[in-house]
Amino acid sequence: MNHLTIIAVVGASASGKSLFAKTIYNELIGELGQDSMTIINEDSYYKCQDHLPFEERIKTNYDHPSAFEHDLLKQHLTQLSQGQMIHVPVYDYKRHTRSKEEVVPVKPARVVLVEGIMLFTCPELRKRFDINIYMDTPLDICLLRRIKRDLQERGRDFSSVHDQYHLTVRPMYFQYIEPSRNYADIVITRGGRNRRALELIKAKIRELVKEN
Ligand code: UZR
Ligand code: MG
Repeated sequence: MNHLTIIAVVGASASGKSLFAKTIYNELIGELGQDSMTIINEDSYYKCQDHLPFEERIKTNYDHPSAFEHDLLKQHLTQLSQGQMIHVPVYDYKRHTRSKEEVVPVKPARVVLVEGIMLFTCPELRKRFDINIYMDTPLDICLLRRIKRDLQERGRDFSSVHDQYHLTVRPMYFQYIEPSRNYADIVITRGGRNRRALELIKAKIRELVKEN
């Protein structure tokens, strides 16, 4: 098995990380084949909170490194690098905990795109990454997208998005996410649809996969 290349994509909530990773994946997978690439979302590794009642779960600071089970993510990256299949947990945003039965099987691939808000805060994870990307999208754009997404996809109402934004999302962005921009090798402006940036990363992935 060839060395696994891990490309990490970090940025504010709703900065376009998932879109950037998904676009690259969708545009390359047909050309390079199913075993070439895979995507892992840090969100899938939000800790299981089944032991807490719902009223407590909504008080958790989800914009903090401790909200994630980074140890499991590290273990999974190790397994992928050893050519093993992993079972990624599924997170339920409406219930604020892991969904009970579901896991998603993920096969090893030559290139792994891993995306999430707190990936660069963990030194042991940083050591594993080969290319660090930071999505530097203006916060007002992120906020607009976040309101739309959380209302449409994550079962929230405006007042809950509003309160969370003031309580954790914004302050934790300044405390943890923005400083982690310093770990980036590549900073991407204008969000997940930045065509030139997409093509540059796609070209790099093609090169890595074809090296095989
Ligand atoms: P992305 N999040 C929730 O709102 N509820 C949860 O149960 C788990 C996570 C939010 C989290 C963070 N914050 O800003 C966002 N809050 O998911 C990260 N508050 O996901 O990078 O896709 O926006
Ligand atoms: Mg996302």
